Amino acid sequence: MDGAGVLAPEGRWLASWVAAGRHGTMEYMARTLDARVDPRKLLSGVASVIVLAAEHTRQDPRRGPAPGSIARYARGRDYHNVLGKRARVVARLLRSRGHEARSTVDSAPMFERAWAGRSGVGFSGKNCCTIVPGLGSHVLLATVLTSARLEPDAPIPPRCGSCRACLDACPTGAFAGPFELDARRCVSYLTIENRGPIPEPLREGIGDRLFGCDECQEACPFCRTAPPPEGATAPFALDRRWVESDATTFLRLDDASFAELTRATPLRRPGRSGMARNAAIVLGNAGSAVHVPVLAEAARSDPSPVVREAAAWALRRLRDRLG
Ligand code: B12
Ligand code: SF4
Ligand code: SF4
Repeated sequence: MDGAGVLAPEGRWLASWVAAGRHGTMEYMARTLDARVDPRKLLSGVASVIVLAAEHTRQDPRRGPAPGSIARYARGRDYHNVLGKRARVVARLLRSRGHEARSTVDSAPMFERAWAGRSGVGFSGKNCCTIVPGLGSHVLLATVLTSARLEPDAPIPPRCGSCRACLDACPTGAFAGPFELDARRCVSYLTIENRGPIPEPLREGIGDRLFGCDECQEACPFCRTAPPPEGATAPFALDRRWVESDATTFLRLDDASFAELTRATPLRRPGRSGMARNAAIVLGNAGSAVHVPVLAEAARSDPSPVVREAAAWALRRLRDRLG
């Protein structure tokens, strides 16, 4: 789309979101507000912004009732790498034709969903996600800024109508209203971005989720399309290392084995202690006496105080539930 100019209404929305503190501890959102709404800060001669959307897997693991689910986008290779490569191909093509070009996949401060909306790639649902007609919101985004003046596509008008299924489906009540997410209550934030303890009142809502959350997308009628054939989303296909792991695995890992298990996947982001903290909460919620020994060991000797506290909480929760 013709991108010369700033994201004015979207920028005001973003600024008010940050001013309300809804970004929690994601300080980078506050620090980079200017660049997020003005792409000239990233490429001074920008005339157009190209948005790429790639569908990720919707495959489920076949592994029985072991506790610990992982958000769909994170079940295979890291999208920053996969989409980064694809976006760089587009940028190189533009440069080979004499234009300036810079690609980003959440690797620079771009307001990606806002550009997806402006470019007609999709529209923002009440769950905040970019919904691509025919695919739903199980897509990841990348952008290419360029000095090339391209013919813009028209934005797609919002299509949610009176539906509010996503808002009602959220396990932690993270929506302050339609289109308005308070990240501080979102399972995705709590399990991936947040480095400290997860607030106690929200732990039950974490349920079985070890990393991220898909509930507000699962509830969405636009996501009830046929899943793509496995080959089409190949880089995001289920990673064997993850399929063979569950919450107990993540509670037992040391730093080196965590690095090996999560190499080139998004699961690296919370770090070993973040994933072990999440695992303890998942096991507390699972309600099985089988997990008492692994939790007791973590409560006693995990090097991280955040993990020890989460494991102690899980043991208390199991005791209350099992007697
Ligand atoms: C910070 C962040 C998070 C935070 C905050 C999420 C949020 N809703 O803001 C947390 C950690 C919670 C998170 C969670 C997730 N994230 Co995230 N995240 C980001 C990041 C880095 C910035 C998002 C941002 O700018 N937030 C600020 C708020 C204000 O933005 P927003 O609510 O999305 O704004 C839109 C709507 O609310 C709407 N809107 C609402 N009111 C109004 C009013 C006006 C006037 C206007 C104009 C617009 C408007 O328009 C906005 C633009 O579309 C982007 C990458 C990037 N660089 O952009 C990825 C990104 C948005 N995340 C992504 C994904 C996949 C997820 C998860 C699905 C992961 C998961 N399964 O666990 C969840 C979804 C949660 C949800 N329902 O939003 C994808 C989005 C894919 C998609 N189809 O939308 C992105 C684009 C990464 C990528 N490159 O693919 N994420
Ligand atoms: S990702 Fe999960 S916790 Fe976050 S808003 Fe959606 S349903 Fe709620
Ligand atoms: S569940 Fe309904 S309200 Fe929410 S994004 Fe989908 S269509 Fe919109």
